[in-house]
Amino acid sequence: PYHQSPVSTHLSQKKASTDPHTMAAMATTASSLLKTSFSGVRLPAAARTPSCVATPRAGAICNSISSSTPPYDLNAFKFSPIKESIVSREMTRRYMTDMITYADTDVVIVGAGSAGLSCAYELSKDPSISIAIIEQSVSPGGGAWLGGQLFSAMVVRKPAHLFLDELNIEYDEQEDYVVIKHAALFTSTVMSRLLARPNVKLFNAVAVEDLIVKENRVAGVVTNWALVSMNHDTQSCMDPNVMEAKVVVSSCGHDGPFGATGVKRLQDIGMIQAVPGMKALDMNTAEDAIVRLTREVVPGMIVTGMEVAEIDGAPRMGPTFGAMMISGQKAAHLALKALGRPNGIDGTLKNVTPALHPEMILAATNNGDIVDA
Ligand code: AHZ
Repeated sequence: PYHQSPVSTHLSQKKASTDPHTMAAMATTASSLLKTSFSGVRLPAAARTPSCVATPRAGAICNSISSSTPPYDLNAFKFSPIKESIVSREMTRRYMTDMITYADTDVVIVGAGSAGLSCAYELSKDPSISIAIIEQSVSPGGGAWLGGQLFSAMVVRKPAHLFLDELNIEYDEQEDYVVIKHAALFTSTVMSRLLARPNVKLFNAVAVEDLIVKENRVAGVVTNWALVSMNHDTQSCMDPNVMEAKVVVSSCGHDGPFGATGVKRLQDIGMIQAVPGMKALDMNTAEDAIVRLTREVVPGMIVTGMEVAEIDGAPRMGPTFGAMMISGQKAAHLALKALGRPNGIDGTLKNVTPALHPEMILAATNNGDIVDA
């Protein structure tokens, strides 16, 4: 492990950007940025006008830079002052308020991979449902930042492209499947749409260590900071916290250091008999099986995504992601059904207003507030 200074981190993040506007902006302003002190006082440096390479594409980039100049003076830049303690209080108050609010919630989703995020997105369309997403990693997204073998493209078999259409994600269309140019485009888009919604809270860097079970029904989760969970062997007695939920959705992925934790715990406590583990790869069988077998495995707990393959000994599909999206959507509708809300499983959603898009129906049921702007 190594520690980057904020400056080098900032620079490497800049370097990592492939957005053409950002890259062009970097190229044209790099020399002046390097000659500017951090307090915003510009150090002596020759003023430089951005120059455009004489190609139509570069011309377009230059024009868009000049028309989107930031609304402040980059040469004499200064932030409004702030007291350090205010920053601390703003974060602490909000986080603690969220912990109090979500200590008892409608749905807890464990694992923010492609299945968990798809489930959360679908569920969050019903503004009356409160959703807490618990993700042990600092970075939510699970395996959905890349395609297979760490390649970029994400293959999604039809008809799961309809989910991408809803999210407005561009893809390259083939006969029976589509390809998103980078998996991160899917993951960042679904996440941004989801996290903007008022009925959703993501607790990342938090691990689910156990389940709350009452009268043979899963009634919530037992949580801890993920870094604490990883250190139970080195420190003694670091007790966890709890979060009650009417429904728990487990989307912990296949077995691994932090994988299949929900179903493995169900087996430990005797609520299910076996977790045979996923079988060898067969894309066609696997994707249909994952969607078909997405279900409430024990009262109060729905399993979605690759964790389903662990419990049922279904094959893995490798790098095709359509089943993760549709399994997540199915889990959301199973949760809505369990909560007595209109859903796509028992047909009650259709009965509400068949002519409307489900998002609109659900939004309309809550005093006309449309949360999905
Ligand atoms: O960190 C995990 C990951 O982000 C998180 N997670 C697991 N256990 C947890 C716990 N507490 C909190 N106890 C936990 N978080 O769950 C997330 C699982 O995401 P994933 O991408 O691994 O699973 P998925 O089912 O959403 O997507 C699977 C994608 C795969 S794997 C695969 C193959 O191997 O063949 N093919 C596909 C499409």
